[in-house]
Amino acid sequence: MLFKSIKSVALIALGVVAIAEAHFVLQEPVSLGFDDDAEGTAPCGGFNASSRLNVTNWPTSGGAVGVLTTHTTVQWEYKVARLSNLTNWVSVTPTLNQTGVGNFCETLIPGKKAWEGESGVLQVIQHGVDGALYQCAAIKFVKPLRTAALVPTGCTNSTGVTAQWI
Ligand SMILES: [Cu+2]
Repeated sequence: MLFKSIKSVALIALGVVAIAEAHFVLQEPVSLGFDDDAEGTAPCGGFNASSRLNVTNWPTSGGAVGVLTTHTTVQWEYKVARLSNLTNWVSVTPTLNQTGVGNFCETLIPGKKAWEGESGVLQVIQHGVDGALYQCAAIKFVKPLRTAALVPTGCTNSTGVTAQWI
């Protein structure tokens, strides 16, 4: 029992070290990639915005965006672009004020109704102490869901994480 708790404390400490250098990491949907040093590079944190290795279907009614964040006070922007025009990034939500570190999940980030059926890219921008940081995911805009959206198991909120739309 004692051994077990020491082990979990060690694992938690390791996890904190790992995320302490990570600004933020997009966990849901599958990101185009994460590079700590290039995360400040628009539009996709140093990764090719037109990469289509892992495409997530994105209901225009909204999908779940989960991140691991290490900055205590930030603002989030959620934008989308068509694959055919990756210079035109359109906001799909107001700006979000968020505090607290760890896992942060927004369950209903909308797609663009007018782009249903098209290939696109989701862009998540964090504004904080390190300036603007970028992560993207390859998506396809699909029809709205008729039922409640499923929240992926990787999309959770850590204790103490709060957020408010501006
Ligand atoms: Cu940072």
